[in-house]
Amino acid sequence: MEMTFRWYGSKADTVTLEQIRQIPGVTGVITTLYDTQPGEVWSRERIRGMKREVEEAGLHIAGIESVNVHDAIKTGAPERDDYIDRYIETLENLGKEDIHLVCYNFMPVFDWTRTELARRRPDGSTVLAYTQEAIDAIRSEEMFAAITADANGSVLPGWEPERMEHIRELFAMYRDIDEEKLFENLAYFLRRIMPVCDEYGINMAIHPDDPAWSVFGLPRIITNQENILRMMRMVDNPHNGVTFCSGSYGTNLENDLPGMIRALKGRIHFAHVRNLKFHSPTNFEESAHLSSDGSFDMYEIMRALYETGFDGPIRPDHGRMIWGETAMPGYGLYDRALGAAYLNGLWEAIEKAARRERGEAERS
Ligand SMILES: [Mn+2]
Repeated sequence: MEMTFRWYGSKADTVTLEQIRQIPGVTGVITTLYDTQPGEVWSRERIRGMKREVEEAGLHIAGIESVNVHDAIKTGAPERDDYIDRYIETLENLGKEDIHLVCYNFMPVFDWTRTELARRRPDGSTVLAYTQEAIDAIRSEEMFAAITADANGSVLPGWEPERMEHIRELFAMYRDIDEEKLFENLAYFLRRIMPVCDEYGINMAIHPDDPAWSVFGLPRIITNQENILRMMRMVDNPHNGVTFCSGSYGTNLENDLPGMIRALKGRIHFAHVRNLKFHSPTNFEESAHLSSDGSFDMYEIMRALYETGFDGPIRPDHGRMIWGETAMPGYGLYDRALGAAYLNGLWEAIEKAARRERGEAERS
């Protein structure tokens, strides 16, 4: 695996490349052209500029998160082919610039959903949190105001104001879309983009829906092992793979995270590893990465990645806000850097123990 760090670009991120470069073991960034809209073609010049900036800081681009998919594609609207053509053009340009990993999601209307962006924990840190009760009590139109009021002035990925101005229209677009239809539209999109992925060796890594169930009556399909295996069977190509996000699949306590990693062996192209602390199955908050701070066994998650031969980029995910930092919720420097160091420590221990075991087996 390669340890990486998400970076939104020098205009949008409070964290600098110089800071990322100093986190032990982090060699790559996962980045995006944050000011582009879904459906906009990424030019080679802009991709090259982004690459140059990262490389001049002593890092490299390990992948893109995300190239967003336009709602016309997700809903199967008549103009979807035009938007898929543009998506293919962006993929081609990324491939020509030697970028081979693209994370994306297929979530209707809302990207990840949290009901609190700064829940205070006993140690004084603040974290993103979710309760189903809060979602059930709010109308979907009010969700945007609730989320942005709390965002430290940053624009959250998936919650861009331009998008949310049209929230009623967006809901109307999805009125007739159920899970089956969404699956069909995803398969259509994947079938059309696979040839360019084959040509340029681009791994597509779908990000799970977060939380991993339906919100506001919208269909959600990338939620569990059964559905993700179905999606891979529908378009059976090694470039059609997944982003294994422990914090997203983990929102549903019925998802056995290490078991899923083993079931998806070979098709996990990218990993987001973070921990959640549950107070009830529908009330959780994002904790520190450490196993004992949350509800997941992070050792078992990392061991499953190691034992299935995972060799893609991995990144710490949302961190707590600590030490007085002001940043985009979930995307400060300090706690994610602690997360990266911790995950690197787990990996080193797992790797050395496995090597020792193999060595002993050879000697005996
Ligand atoms: Mn994630």
